[in-house]
Amino acid sequence: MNTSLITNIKNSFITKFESEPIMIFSPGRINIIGEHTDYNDGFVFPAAVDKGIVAGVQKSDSNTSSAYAADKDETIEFSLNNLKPLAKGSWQNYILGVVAEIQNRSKTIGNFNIAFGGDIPGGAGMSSSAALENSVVFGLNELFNLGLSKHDMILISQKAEHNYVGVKCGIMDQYASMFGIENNALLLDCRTVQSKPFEIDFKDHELILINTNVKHSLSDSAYNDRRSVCESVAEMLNVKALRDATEFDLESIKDRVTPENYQKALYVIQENDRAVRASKAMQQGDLETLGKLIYASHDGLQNQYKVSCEELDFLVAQAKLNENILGARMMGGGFGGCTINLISKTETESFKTFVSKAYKNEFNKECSIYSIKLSDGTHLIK
Ligand code: GAF
Repeated sequence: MNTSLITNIKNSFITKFESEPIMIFSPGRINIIGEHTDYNDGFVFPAAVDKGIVAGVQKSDSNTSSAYAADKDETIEFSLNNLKPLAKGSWQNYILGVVAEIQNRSKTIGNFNIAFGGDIPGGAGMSSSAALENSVVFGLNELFNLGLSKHDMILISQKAEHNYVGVKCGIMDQYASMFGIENNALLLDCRTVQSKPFEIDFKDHELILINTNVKHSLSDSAYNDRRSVCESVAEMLNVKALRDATEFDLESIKDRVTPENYQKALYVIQENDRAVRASKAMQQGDLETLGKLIYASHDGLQNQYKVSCEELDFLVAQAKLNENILGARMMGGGFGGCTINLISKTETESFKTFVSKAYKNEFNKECSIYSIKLSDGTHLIK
């Protein structure tokens, strides 16, 4: 864990609010495979990482509550009554949303102060937003003894994102951030919201992330559009969610959907299957197959689901040129953020140099490269 971040946040809290906070770490996540399948009740394969949000939280005697975003040096003060999303809010709405959704469950909290900061850049597709939501709900649950289970907490975080941020996200990010297990990825069934841990040891291979450092602005509306396409196709098929459909079922309504929507639904059905196959390949230590599934996932995201962008496609194309990279794909919602790459450890350093130069030449901007360590989910820092 990032000890200097913890010290900074704790000190910021003490300076600003003149009391001693409880400290929480809430991780971001990676996703090995299973993209845009979570809101289709399908399978995903995420893991919490050792980067995320550190928050200090404490009760307050004042008649308002305050939140301080240390990275931006911005503060918001609010009353716990009549909460509403801020029209021009960004990070503020994650916090207000979590508080409002706690109240919607008839739980009572008193005023509080929170200070937070993080070490994953927003827009990296590593879910700093779920990490923030989880840190708030986790902290308030501790402080006010709300008796919420981890499952309750992630549903509160998810609802905050739906109702206060306006992104109709699935449950993957909040789940991975809350339930992460050190050195493990979680094969999560998003219908039952139960997961199976897989210890990750790729031996002479590893996972690295390459951040495009771009986030194209259409991402939120495109995300919600994709979700409603999936829901409408599921309805036409008379199933609860696309998870319940086969390619054969989809074929039967081909003449009733647009070719674009047909491809999107087909992508989801195929990606769901890839996630399950990837877990089997991993169990058998078959990294070649895992890598092929990862490349196929990108191909579907790029050409069928259409949530990639030229920067992500470029990075994946560079990976494909290198036979020591078994698989690479865009990760998360899309339209920017990171690619995840399964690479031979002996190749990592030279590929880093190669891809950084190539990216700079192509786009005249820098990419960032991260090694990752799989970590435990949201917890108190003792
Ligand atoms: C975003 C969402 F928040 C997740 O729920 C998931 O749908 C993901 O995009 C795509 O797999 O991170």
